[in-house]
Amino acid sequence: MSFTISPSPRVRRSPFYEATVADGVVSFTSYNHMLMPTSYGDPGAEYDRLINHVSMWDVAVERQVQLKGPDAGKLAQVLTPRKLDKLTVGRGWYVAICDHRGVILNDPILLRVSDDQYWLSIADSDVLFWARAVAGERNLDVEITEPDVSPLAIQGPKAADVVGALFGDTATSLGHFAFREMSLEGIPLVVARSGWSKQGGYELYLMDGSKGTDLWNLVKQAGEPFGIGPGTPNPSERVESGLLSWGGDTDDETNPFEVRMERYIDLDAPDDVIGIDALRRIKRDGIKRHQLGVQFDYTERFGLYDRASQILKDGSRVGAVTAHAWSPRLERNIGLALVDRSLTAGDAVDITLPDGTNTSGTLCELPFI
Ligand code: THG
Repeated sequence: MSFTISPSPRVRRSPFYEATVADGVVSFTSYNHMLMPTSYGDPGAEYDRLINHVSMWDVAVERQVQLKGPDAGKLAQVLTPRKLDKLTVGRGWYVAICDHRGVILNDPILLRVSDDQYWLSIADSDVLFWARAVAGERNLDVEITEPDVSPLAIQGPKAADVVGALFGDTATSLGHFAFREMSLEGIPLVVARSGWSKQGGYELYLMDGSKGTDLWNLVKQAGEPFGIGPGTPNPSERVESGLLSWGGDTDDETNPFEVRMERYIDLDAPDDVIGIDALRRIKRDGIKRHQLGVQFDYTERFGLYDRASQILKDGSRVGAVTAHAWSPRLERNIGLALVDRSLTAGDAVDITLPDGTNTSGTLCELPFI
């Protein structure tokens, strides 16, 4: 099977697109109406760079929804059931955006850029429309836009060496999820300590989309002594680390308590926060499902699947495997499971893979590593 993607302004390209093509990208996914690289053709090498060296990722698809104006803070608070009064300028927090049922609509990083300016660095759903609708309905004085901002992630144990070589101590001394505005040869950036891996790293938020190739090449050059190479958000590492992928691990009914996001929810957040009533009720009544890991007995290495596996116990369906991965460090197939609350770590389950193959596995606590 070989096909191409028809060009269209609806399928947007990243400012790093040309650079990733030059560096040998072989596959993309679609995310926030934009193309995101998913492979450079050597999964083993890409994983090894992330775990042992350093890797650079085009994650421009992590679009920013900017809230700016006198009511920006008010809107940010209404949008998330995490109390924001201690979120200071220059810090980012992982938050949930929920609907009125308490269902997760997105799990962004919320950055406070200035007193009256916030960025929601979003996962793959249309937060721009949601935020505009909420602001309109609540008569808030705030401008909501998608600015020209595109993150490039530098991840791995040697990420600090690369960022140190580029920016010095001011960048490497940033605390977790802290950020600051900087520039590199005239390219305007926000440098943040963050990224969708547990290997440590930084994200350079490019603030001029015409400079994508320049930034990519500067990072590549600075990273050369440390073995940098292109990579992507890594399906194996993220499952090992138990990082959530909205829309993959969540469905149209998933609430934060089911997927280990309870620590980012404040039930004493203001009463006008969207979903807070539902979340209080869910907390009181208890959840029906929860997220666990699963270790597969199936030994043929998993690739990528576009559907969930079904989990069965005594012949009845009790949940689904929402993400499958071969773990090079554990040397086995693992997954993220959303299962009935009656199941717990240590339980043996039967599993039907997306292709119909029957196998089995054992549930376990997350993260794997
Ligand atoms: N970077 C930026 N924007 C993003 C992502 C990112 N937007 C979409 C998506 N990723 C948001 N989702 C996550 C999920 C988890 C984490 C970060 C972004 C994460 N979690 C840690 C954990 O779960 O252990 C720590 C969270 C904490 O303790 O605050 O890092 O990657 N710009």
